[in-house]
Amino acid sequence: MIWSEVETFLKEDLRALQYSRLQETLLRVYNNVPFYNESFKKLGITPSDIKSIKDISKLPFTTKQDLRDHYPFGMFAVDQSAVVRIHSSSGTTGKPTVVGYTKGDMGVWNEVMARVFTMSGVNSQDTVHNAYGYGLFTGGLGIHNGAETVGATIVPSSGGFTSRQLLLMKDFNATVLTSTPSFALHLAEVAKSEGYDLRNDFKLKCGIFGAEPTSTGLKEEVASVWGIDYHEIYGLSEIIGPGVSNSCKKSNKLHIFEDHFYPEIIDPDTLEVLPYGEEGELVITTLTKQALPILRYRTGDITSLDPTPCRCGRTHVRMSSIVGRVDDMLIVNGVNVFPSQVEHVLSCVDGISLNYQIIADKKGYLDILEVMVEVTNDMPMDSIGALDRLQKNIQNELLSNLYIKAMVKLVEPRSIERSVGKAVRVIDKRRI
Ligand code: DLL
Repeated sequence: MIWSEVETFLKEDLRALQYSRLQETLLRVYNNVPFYNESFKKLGITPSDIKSIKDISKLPFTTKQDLRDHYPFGMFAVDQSAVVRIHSSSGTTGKPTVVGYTKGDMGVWNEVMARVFTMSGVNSQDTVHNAYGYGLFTGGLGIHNGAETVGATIVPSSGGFTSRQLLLMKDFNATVLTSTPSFALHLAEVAKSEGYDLRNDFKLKCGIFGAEPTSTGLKEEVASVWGIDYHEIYGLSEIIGPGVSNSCKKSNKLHIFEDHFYPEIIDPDTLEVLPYGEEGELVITTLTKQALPILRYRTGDITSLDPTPCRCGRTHVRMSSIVGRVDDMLIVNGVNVFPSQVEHVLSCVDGISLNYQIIADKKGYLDILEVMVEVTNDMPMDSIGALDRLQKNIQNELLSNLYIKAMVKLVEPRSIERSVGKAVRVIDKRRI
């Protein structure tokens, strides 16, 4: 089943719809967002210079840094009274990236998430066990509203508490699991160790997994260990949250909901738009967002676009799974972390220097993060109590500022190897 007729529109009808929506968006940002008004003036253009959807390449880019520079609400195009929801992700200098939604935006989000569920074969007969985190992260509530929109029964279990999650999945007869892929495997591992029979004790038929880069091997493992259909979902808070694209039953590429999100692929160095099929950075323009309309957002995610018809009948362009990022952003159990954020937190703590290394690895199927940092010369390495307090203090600061659980290892001054060129700040031992 296909949720909305627009998913099967002929390309020319889709382009016409996109263009009229783009024009509305341009007027909205030009008139209401000083940042865009100034960017247009710098480029010597006005909304009327954009005469077709292809002219989108004349528009300025938007980056995460622009959102941070206008923290918290400087990029919003509506008055606070029209905003009904705020989400955010942690930010580089302690300040988070803030996104907002009007009632209309919530409607769009519910609509695209309903398409995701329908595309994955989920309907009112299903029970969705939602293990994406609830709160400021868009995963939990975004998935939640979509499941309700298609009339499924939603179990808002959020993250953590693995044993209890398994009990609820079994007793409530969950047919759909929504979580990060690594958490789905972790659940399977714990279920086996607790003596569950994965195929017979659970009624799962499919899962909708995303929020972190995942290898084909890991996806196959999730599908086979649970005996379910694997659907991949992609999204980012700045654009809407989960629900920018999703894979259907006929292809492992992800249909982008093009009537709401206009995708381009650019060369991240030259910023030139690349043709269909070529790999580069995904750039998205929102076509219907009201609170936070965004032009040409540089996602940092590397993929390619496939416009060929899909056997499922949907005409919207498909993106390949994300193959990497153009920046140094790490995703740890679904939480985005930039090394500069860790550095900022460390810089606020006394007794340590800024010689540090971040080591990402896997324990079982979950990500683990270790932050190794040198203490200052005046720190007595033989005072176990003092070192212990310092270590716990840093761990707490990382948790409360960046929402990451990290193991902090304090080491002697000058013990972290120095490199001749750029400091090696991140060692990522996870395979993807
Ligand atoms: O991760 C939204 C989301 C929630 C997507 C639940 C899917 C499921 P952010 O926290 O803003 O939003 O992180 C966005 O996560 O730019 C990608 O780098 C990464 N990401 C999201 N989905 C995928 C995926 C949510 N399927 C960032 N594969 C994005 C690889 C993904 N990376």
